[in-house]
Amino acid sequence: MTMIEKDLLARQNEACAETVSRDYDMLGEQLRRQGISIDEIKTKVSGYGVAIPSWGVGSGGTRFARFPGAGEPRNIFDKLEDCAVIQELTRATPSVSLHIPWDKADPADLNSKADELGLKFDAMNSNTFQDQLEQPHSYKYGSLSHTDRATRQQAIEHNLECIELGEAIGSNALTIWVGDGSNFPGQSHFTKQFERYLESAKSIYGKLPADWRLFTEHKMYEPAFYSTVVQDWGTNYLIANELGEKAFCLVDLGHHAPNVNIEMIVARLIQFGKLGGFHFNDSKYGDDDLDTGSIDPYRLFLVFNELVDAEVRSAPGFDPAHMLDQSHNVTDPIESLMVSAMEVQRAYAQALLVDRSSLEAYQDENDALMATTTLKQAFRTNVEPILAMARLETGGAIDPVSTYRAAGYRQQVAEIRPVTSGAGGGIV
Ligand SMILES: [Mn+2]
Repeated sequence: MTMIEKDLLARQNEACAETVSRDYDMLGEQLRRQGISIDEIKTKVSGYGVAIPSWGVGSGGTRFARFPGAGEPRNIFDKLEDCAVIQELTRATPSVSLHIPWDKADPADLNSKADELGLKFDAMNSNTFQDQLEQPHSYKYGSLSHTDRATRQQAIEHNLECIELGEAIGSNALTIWVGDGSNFPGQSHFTKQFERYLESAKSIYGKLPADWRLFTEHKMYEPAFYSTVVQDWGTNYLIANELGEKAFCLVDLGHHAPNVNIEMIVARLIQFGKLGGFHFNDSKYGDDDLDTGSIDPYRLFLVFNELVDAEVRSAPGFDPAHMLDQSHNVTDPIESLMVSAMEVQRAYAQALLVDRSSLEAYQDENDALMATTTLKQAFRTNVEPILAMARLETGGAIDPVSTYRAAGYRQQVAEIRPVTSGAGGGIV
């Protein structure tokens, strides 16, 4: 089954197929002069996928308010349908990352819905940063690092439950992010708190199935505003090392101090075999969870430059998971996620165009100007015809947003999905 009518998609594509084909040929000619095969780039782009976070298809909100849009998904099954729309039109998002307990459901139902929609499940995300109804112990003062053993045990068991559900739906990774930290100097003993965290994380790691990976996500601050237990990539690396070979660091682009050189962090984690994956988004000030590539597309490109560099030299153990993690407040989440998935693909395509042998020669000769120009040349290339052609050939839309609008999907679901309240957020 498809969420977007096939005839409509075909009509929309027909209207601009010839233009795309001409643009593709022109770019192909331009790239051929640089010794690059456009078809090879297109094949790689077609094979690229970024996972959709289930929580991304609803409106996020801020600490002040949430302004829900029309036709907000009511449950995980509605969310999966919205994710299917994104995948059908972009062909860049074959999987969905679930968040437990928000998406808790019978695994058989999850599997049959995903099969019906042609989707797979990516990494599982646990939630010990908020309290659930009927939960005996509160996470107000932390979860995996809480001073109280029973609270820590409750958080451990929740993570094990995520693994159990994940196993039943074909996932093979667990992502842990905790909000644990402190708001006042002296509130927590840094060392003891981190020891408690490590002990808890080891209990989870010990139960990880053989073919699973554990991703831990660092974040500088928020909800804790004085200190955070897993605050940066250094602490994250320590965790991954302490736990073992199935533990890796997850880099959320928004979880760093402003102006931090994220691409260099990525390079370091690759070098030491501990890059687990990404949560892509963009930010201006903090963990803004803005749309990927909307603020600093060059930084996104520079991150992908490191990824492609690792890919072409077959860096040992290099197999990062790619996920989006955004909060949508003023746009239709489906449109934002489609555009963001395409931005990630764009950065990948641009990074594939980098003339790596020239770059290496310029680096060896200390020719800073030509080295940086080499990167800029790839970044400045308009790869849109490659992305459009990749979508067209894999059954997607040349222009996903206009096709989505023409399909009237949001209006249709708004009729069957009741208006939701403004309560609750969806930012992680
Ligand atoms: Mn994240």
